[in-house]
Amino acid sequence: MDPRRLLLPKTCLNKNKMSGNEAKKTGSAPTENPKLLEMIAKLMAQHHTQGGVSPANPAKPIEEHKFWRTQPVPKSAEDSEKEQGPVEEKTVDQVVKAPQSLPDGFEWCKVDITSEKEMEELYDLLFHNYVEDPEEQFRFKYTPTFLKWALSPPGWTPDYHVGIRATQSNKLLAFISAIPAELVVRGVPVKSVEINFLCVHKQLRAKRMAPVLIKEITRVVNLKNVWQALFTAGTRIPTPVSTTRYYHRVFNWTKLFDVGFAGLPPGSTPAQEIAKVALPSNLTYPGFRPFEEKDVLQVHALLTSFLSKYDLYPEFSVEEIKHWFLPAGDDSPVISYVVENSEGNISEFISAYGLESSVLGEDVKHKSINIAYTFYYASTASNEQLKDRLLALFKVFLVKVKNAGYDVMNALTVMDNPLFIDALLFKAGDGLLNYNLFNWKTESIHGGIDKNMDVSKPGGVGLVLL
Ligand code: MYA
Repeated sequence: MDPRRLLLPKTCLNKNKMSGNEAKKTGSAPTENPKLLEMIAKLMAQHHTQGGVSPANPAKPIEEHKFWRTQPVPKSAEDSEKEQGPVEEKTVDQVVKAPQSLPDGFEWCKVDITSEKEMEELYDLLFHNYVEDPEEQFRFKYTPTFLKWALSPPGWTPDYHVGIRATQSNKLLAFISAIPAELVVRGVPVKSVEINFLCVHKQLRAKRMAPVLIKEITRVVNLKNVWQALFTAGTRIPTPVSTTRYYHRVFNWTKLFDVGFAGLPPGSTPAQEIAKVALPSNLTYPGFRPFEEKDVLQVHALLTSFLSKYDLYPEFSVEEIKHWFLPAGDDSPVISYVVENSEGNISEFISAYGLESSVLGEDVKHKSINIAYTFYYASTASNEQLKDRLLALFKVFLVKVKNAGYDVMNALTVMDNPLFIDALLFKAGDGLLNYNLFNWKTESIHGGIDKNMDVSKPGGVGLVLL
């Protein structure tokens, strides 16, 4: 990332950087002409957008996707518009029982998430090789604790933690994972997996190892009679069901400026930037308190009902609510609160997860930045009241998250986030995040952004991947 933009998050750190709209305000802008600045900003946003289709980043024709053209995914937006359902149908007896053979010197393994040593190995692979921004300034830093949480929801199986090791040294060189998920797509339950943490060691890139990993995870998932999957990607894989954008709410402007995450707009001073993002040291909201085990059933009912309005959402079990939202120890990445009224009823639920990003380079002032990502929430407010309720709730939540030591909070344009993104001073990131369904066609789902990729109205995506 360059120092003109805010940035960072998932599958592509670039998904989270500050956009051209922000960049246009920086000292590096070559002109003060507002029209020209707007054009430059638009071009920059397009240039830094790896995910969505934009004039500067057109979808590659399917014929050029040597691997993806062979896979059961919609081959174009028009293809997606056909009747919703699987692209192909198979049975378990048609699935090859043995893994594909690997070139000499490599072998398949299952990474044992119950082994501290193996989790350190996975951490190490990702720490050095996982998602970076295009300018190679930041890299996601998924800790062993985070990885264990992400990879062991109810129903997890060791079969879904697929690695490749060097035969001689036993070094872990590549990884891909799946977790079970019950999705609902436009009202239709779709038994699926969520795919994440695809990673190939930097020295083995561009050797078509990713397709081998993807085919292997497909095989092991298919053997369990599961035929659909969901994944997110900053790169554009044919054919996204939705495209969303990252926004960033800065807390610690000075640190973010020091590491090149935030810029100084022309004519502004650090003191002014710090004042802009200031939050009260404490804020109260009646009944706002940490989520506890005793709330699980109520939160399950509340979240299930709230999510059902979206076109794409996960149907959580009670056990999954516990796993994903109840912090398990002091180093748990998840932060969850509820609002309880005087009758003991939970009227709202709100959560985020924390994930550091390493600041790359030798001579850096800070080794990492501490980022919180908005996760799931739910409210009993009516449609008319929802915007005001979310604004009030998120304001209190931002203060809590900031006070917990985070430098910035990221939000995608998913769920009802477009209702509060601008008002709470989240600034546009310079990358997009695509949601892809594997072996499932459905018409494209609105991702909360307009044709200029700016936040618009709430869309149909009610799902957040880690
Ligand atoms: S997203 C996180 C992805 N990880 C990173 O970005 C980490 C850093 N980068 C790397 O480790 C490598 O660059 C990776 C590619 C491994 C990404 N999703 O081996 P190659 C296609 C899907 O020569 P490499 C996450 O974890 C690419 O279009 N496909 O390339 C979700 C090309 O195919 P085609 C991708 O750079 C993962 C081929 O691979 C991605 O050495 C969801 C090139 O292979 C990507 N992010 O390695 C996976 N990146 O020629 C799909 C590249 O056709 C799951 N490619 O364009 C599908 C569902 C499976 C289960 C189904 C069950 C039913």
